[in-house]
Amino acid sequence: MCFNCAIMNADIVNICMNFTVLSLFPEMFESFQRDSIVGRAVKEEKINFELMNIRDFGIGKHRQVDDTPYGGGEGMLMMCEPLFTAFENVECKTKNVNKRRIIYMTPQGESFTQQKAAELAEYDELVILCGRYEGVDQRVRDELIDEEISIGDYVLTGGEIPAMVVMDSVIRLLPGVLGKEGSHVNDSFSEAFDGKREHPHYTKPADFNGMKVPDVLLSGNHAEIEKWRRENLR
Ligand code: 21W
Repeated sequence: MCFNCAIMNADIVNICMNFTVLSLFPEMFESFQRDSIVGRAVKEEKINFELMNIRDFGIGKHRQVDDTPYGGGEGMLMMCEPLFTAFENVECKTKNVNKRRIIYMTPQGESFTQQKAAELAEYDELVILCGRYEGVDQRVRDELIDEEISIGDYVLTGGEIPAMVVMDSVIRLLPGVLGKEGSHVNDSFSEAFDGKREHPHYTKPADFNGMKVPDVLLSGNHAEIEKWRRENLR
């Protein structure tokens, strides 16, 4: 096959990224999976979700998943056995370990950035472990996890919302996921916009209870509009 044909074929092949989430609260991901842009990406088979309930791998008739820390101290830790068993049951979509990343969401992880989202978008498969309680037994981190991620310096109750933050930012970078909503949305992170600066945005009506849209935006003069937008970055 010639080089150009290879590129053209790559464009029409539907590349599907797989997300496996291990959590004690998998229901939290249901509307995330179902609704809006992420929901459409699932329907169009651009992404696939596997939700695994760690409780299913709990020990004994109470399906125990947590216990007290050795050495004493506050709170509970997620135990090794349910997590090692859960990971044995992750159906890996790819045999190539270089195309898969196993992530643990924890406040001790490295702070998440747009740069990290772009890196993760290159994998075929992300497996994301959501911590609860005070976190997981260190042996899980040592043996099963490739990378630990935090979403910032504030305290939450668990890793589920952080996992959604990471997946959301990765999913919108996948080819064909953003339609007209935001083929240009990357602009807001381009260097020209200094990371996050944007001009003000307005939609109809042009006059809402006396609050008017700037005349230049109604003028149809695209050069003037561009100039106004450059001068009004905030
Ligand atoms: C919060 C777990 C605090 C543990 C020593 C003993 C995942 C998160 C989380 C949580 C602690 C992320 C302490 C930003 C977050 C998460 C639950 C530690 C104090 N120190 N990104 N006990 N913020 N949070 N508790 O909270 O699982 S990614």
